[in-house]
Amino acid sequence: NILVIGANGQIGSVLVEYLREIYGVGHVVASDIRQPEIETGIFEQLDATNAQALAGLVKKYKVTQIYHLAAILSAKGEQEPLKTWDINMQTYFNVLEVARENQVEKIFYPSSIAVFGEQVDTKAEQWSYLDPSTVYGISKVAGENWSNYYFKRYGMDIRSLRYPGIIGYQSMPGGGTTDYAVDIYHKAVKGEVFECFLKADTTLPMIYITDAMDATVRLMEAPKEKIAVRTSYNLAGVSFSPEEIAASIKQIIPDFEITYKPDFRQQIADSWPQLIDDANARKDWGWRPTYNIEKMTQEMIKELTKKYETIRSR
Ligand code: VAH
Repeated sequence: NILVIGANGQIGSVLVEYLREIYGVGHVVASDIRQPEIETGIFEQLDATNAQALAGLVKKYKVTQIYHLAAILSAKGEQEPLKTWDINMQTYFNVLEVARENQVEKIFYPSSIAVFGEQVDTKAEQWSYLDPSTVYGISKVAGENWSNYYFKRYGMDIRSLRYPGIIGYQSMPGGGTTDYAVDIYHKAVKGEVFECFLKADTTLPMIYITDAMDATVRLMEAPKEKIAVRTSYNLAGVSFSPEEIAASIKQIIPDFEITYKPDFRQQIADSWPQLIDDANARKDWGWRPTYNIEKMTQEMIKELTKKYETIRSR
């Protein structure tokens, strides 16, 4: 059985449904520190900083795979640096140790483009130097190295992706620097002006949720011997700037309006690469993105229009 930690989050909530589709509702246990509004399967309240509670769930459900999607993200994490470090690391140490003691077969650890810093110019390679500018990024670099350590020392099968900014219609992002790229669609569909917290030309690596979920499952299902990177794989979807995504929206919603009011998140975004080289993921386990900006924008607007019509009709 699969345990998803952080199941209420932007990625976790979509990943749970995706995994239930593939492996069956009864085989995927969702957990988070708070109860979700709607439960669509097995849910257990869990504070992942509590190792005993985590061990209890792993035993109760005979967990064989753990997806660890709980963390304080880049922007929110800057408010309380040491608390961000403690939560992001303590939860992962608990996952590593409980998995080791209970012979959990596989772990998915999400990393991020936030591991890259000023040393990377425009394009981040798989083995670029990592000098993260946020505590979140520092914790992700540490997590990547701990993953590699537990693989080498204990032979644990831990797999990881450096997610770009993830865009989806099913859930709201929580405290990241790429959150604007989800909010912009909601404002456009609601006919409201969108105020962007980044400058118009701030290009960042992004990925559509469907591609991100496909990549995650493809990585986790690849034969073990194909996994040559045991820190974390670079993953690229589409890179774009606020003005580019706004232009793609205007092709469908011509009177959509965007204004720009950069805040502290501009500095975080400026420290990240604009492009990602994911040749290793393509070579080792056959990664290919399928969504470009147009296809993503069409689907986001279609799905959000449905969502808001349903809300209005209630
Ligand atoms: C954040 N969305 O902005 C997350 C992600 C690529 C960025 O780690 O912090």
